[in-house]
This record gives sequence, structure tokens and C-alpha cells, in this order.
Amino acid sequence: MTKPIYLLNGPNLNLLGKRQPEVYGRETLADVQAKCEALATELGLTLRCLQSNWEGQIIDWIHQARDEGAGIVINPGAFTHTSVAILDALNAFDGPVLEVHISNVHKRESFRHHSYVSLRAEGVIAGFGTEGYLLALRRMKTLVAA
Ligand code: CA2
Repeated sequence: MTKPIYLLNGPNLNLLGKRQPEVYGRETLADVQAKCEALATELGLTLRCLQSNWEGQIIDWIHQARDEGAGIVINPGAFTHTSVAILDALNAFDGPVLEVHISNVHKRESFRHHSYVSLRAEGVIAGFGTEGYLLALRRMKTLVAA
């Protein structure tokens, strides 16, 4: 049995599709996760889709992925710009890490321009809407096969 890819979403992303559609689109997190599951099946990957508003919970899942995960696709939400603790947890994970942002963070406020997670991520996708998760999964397929 191959190990799953952890698809981690951080704070407020449970509100996807429910507020600020002009920034984050109209799909709910459940819609996005269902599309990711369908693509993962097509690619021969298994997924573990998880979302939390709690930094410690995200860190615990990254630790779990050290034993149980083949790779991590993460949208850390606002923790992207603040969390050395999530960076430290990712640095303790040996597999590939891809960072996804639905919006183009570089077109937004300057405090969104810096990412701690980017110091660890093999790649970053920003501004492709929720399609960014699908693009990250395609890239993850290549990385875990290498
Ligand atoms: O663009 C992204 O994916 C972000 O990671 C989203 C974070 C933001 O803090 C980052 O700078 C960029 C915010 C997620 C909030 O999600 C919501 C979704 C719908 C309605 C309200 C918030």
C-alpha cells in the first residue's frame, strides 16, 4: 500500500465558497477536496485531506506525515506569513513539500509577500485559484515517482 499525500489546509479555508468569492472563488473546500480526490485516483495517488484553524493541529499532522505520508501539499493560510513552528515541522519531514495559495499573494498586501513555508517547499503555486491544488498534485506525482 503506497503512502498518502497529505493535503493540508490552514485557518479560515473551511470558509471557501462561503465568503469573499472575488478573492477565493465559489468552490467550497469540500468541492476542492473532491476534485483533488478524483485527480489523485487518476494519477494513482492516495490523498489524506485535512483542514484546521489550529496551528498545533497542523504541526501534529505534519509530524504524522513523517511516518505515514509520501509528500505534503499545504496551503497554510495566514500561518504562511507568521509560523516558524510550521516551517520547523516541515523541515523535519523528509518527502517533497509543495505550497499552494489560491490568491496571488504577491499582488496583495506586503505582509503576504513573505512566506516561511517557501524556505522549505520544493515549489510554490499562487494565483491560480483552486486549480492550484490540482497543479500541485500533478507536480507531486512527478516528485514522488523520482
Ligand atoms: O491565497 C491563499 O490561499 C492564502 O493562503 C489564503 C489565506 C491568506 O491569509 C493568505 O495570505 C493567502 C486566507 C484564507 C482565508 O480563506 C477564506 C476563504 C473564504 C472566505 C474567507 C476566508
